Amino acid sequence: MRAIRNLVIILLLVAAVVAGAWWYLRGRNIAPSSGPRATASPPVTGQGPTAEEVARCDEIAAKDNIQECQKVGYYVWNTVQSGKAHKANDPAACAAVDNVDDRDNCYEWYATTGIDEAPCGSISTDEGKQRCRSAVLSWGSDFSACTTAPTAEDRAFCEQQVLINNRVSDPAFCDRYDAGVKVTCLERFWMVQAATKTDYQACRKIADVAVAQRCLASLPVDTDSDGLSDYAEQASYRTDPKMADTDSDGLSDYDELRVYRTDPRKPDTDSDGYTDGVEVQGGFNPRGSGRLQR
Ligand SMILES: [Ca+2]
Ligand SMILES: [Ca+2]
Ligand SMILES: [Ca+2]
Ligand SMILES: [Ca+2]
Repeated sequence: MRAIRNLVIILLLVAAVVAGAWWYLRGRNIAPSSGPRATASPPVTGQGPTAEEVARCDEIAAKDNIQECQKVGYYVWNTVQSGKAHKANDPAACAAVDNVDDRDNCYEWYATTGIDEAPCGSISTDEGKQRCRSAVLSWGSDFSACTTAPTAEDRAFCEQQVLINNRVSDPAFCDRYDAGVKVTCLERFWMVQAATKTDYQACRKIADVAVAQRCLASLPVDTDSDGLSDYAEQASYRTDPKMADTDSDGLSDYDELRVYRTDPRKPDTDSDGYTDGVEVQGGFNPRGSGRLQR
């Protein structure tokens, strides 16, 4: 009896997990990992389309398709149409997408993934066309091309994305540009480094004081300026966010954690009678015997 009861419990648990997973996957709104904004997604509903989704089918351009749309609802219909266009692997196929926003997204998707601004020309509004062209530039590798972006904000976004999308990790990337663009390139480079690694030192490499300040202000607060955010000090490292050198051994919390890998809360990490600061200054290994090796 006990074996049967256990089997029933296991079966019920398995059924519950499968049902839960099904509901989770069904309710998820999976956005594309790259390319333009996600197209309108169907809201999570029960069975079949809602009355509103059915009523909105009147908006689609190809009237012959209205009945088909009414069966699945407006959102699903448009998503299927976009899918067909992408399957055909031809930006011209986007013309078959009924909803104007989804159609514009379809063109932008082709433009950005192909790094070709030609499909942008088919977008319905001038603003949309310009935004699409900026997006294409941001996927290219020419930082200086971003100067043609329509607004300062678009330009800044484009420049930042060129660095991110090309995984630029060396400031020497900027050497290829003339003075003015080179300065902007370096500023953006250090700002991207600062933001992606929460690296306060990166902001301090920006020559323009005002830009450097803006860079620092965009990062989480670091009250003691030791290069570790207050949040990280409290949540992860248990160091003092108001003291750059929590254990007063002569090495900052940052240097202990990121450079020497010593204990920032223990002045003498290897308990040999010499503090971490004294060992590093003398060229000795603060984490054991021998000379200092980073
Ligand atoms: Ca700090
Ligand atoms: Ca600290
Ligand atoms: Ca210390
Ligand atoms: Ca020691």
